[in-house]
Amino acid sequence: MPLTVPTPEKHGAAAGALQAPERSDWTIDQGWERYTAAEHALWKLLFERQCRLLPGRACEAFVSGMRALPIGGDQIPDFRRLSEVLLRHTGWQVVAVPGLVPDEVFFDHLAHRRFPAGNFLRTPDQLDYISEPDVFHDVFGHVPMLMNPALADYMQAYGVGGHRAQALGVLSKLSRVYWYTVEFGLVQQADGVRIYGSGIASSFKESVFCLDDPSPNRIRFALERVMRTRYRIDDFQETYFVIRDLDELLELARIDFGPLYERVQDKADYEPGQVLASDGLIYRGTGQYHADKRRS
Ligand code: HBI
Ligand code: FE
Repeated sequence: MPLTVPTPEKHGAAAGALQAPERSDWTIDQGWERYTAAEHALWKLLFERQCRLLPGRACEAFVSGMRALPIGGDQIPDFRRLSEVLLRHTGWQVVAVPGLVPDEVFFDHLAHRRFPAGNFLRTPDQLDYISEPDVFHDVFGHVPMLMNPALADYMQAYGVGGHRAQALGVLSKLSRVYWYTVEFGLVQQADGVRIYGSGIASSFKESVFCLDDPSPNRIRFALERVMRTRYRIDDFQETYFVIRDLDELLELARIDFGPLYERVQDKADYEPGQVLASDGLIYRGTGQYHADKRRS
């Protein structure tokens, strides 16, 4: 693979193919001082738009985490200030990376309670969709939940488990668990089903789709079931898995996945929209949204 040295003065455009890191852990300076007025303004737009959607949709932990952090609406947050607060609450830090980093580097950060966040911001023509995690997805989507002790421990366990899954050749199975919890998870709250997954919390359209649209399935989270379920990376999910409460993540963090990998290894995968007789079905989706897309 041809390797080029990243240009540190650039936000945004620098994200793309993996580039040779200056530091072996792939961290870079956030370069907060280099954000332009236009980038801060775009952050403000994204932030305010999303904040209007989240009351009644995001879970309580997300909202209280957000409130306690120095994530103002006006400017892109400074990772050093986020880390000060996070460290006090759950022992986590936010470190800057130029975009997606190799799996083992990602796991190593999580295993040490460091969350690697992209320092670049999407451009105005990518308001609703970007393929790489930018500072809005990573900070707005992930950091509030890292204030929650259960999710904080779960994320660390994922980092530790990631190394192990890689060694066992079962990373795709573990990635699904991460995807359907940390990124696209829903949680049962006394007053209804709520969002805790970062991929939805940071998405203008999917934060509505996942809860209000008749199309997707909402199914009770079950570990083996999720390990076998493929997911969509380029569109809304066809199924969302709902945990009982955030403490269920702590239970997951303590389970030895080893025997599960063995059981699941030779079994067939499930399609993203498939519903099984054994599912704890909360809501059976019409599947309309994805059916329409497949037809066109
Ligand atoms: N790198 N910066 C960053 N952010 C991620 O979410 C990320 C990554 N590298 C690998 C990765 N995620 C996933 O593919 C792993 O969870 C398997
Ligand atoms: Fe993410």
